[in-house]
Amino acid sequence: MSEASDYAATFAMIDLDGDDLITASELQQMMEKLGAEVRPEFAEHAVQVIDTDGDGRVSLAELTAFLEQSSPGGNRA
Ligand SMILES: [Ca+2]
Ligand SMILES: [Ca+2]
Repeated sequence: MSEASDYAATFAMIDLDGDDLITASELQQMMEKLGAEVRPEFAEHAVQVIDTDGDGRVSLAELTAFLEQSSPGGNRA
């Protein structure tokens, strides 16, 4: 599915050290690269929201689930 690979590409962009898990620190660095000023506590909160299994890191499956529920995805007729 092209959507799944889109998520994988996004995930890979954020996962700076390539360990297949996104930490709050990686999320913060990514957002700063995009020009957003992010407080550490904001990044930590964002990870907590996306992290459904509670291990403190975001996996590709968790990011995919989050993006699928937060975007209509393909309903733009
Ligand atoms: Ca990582
Ligand atoms: Ca997790």
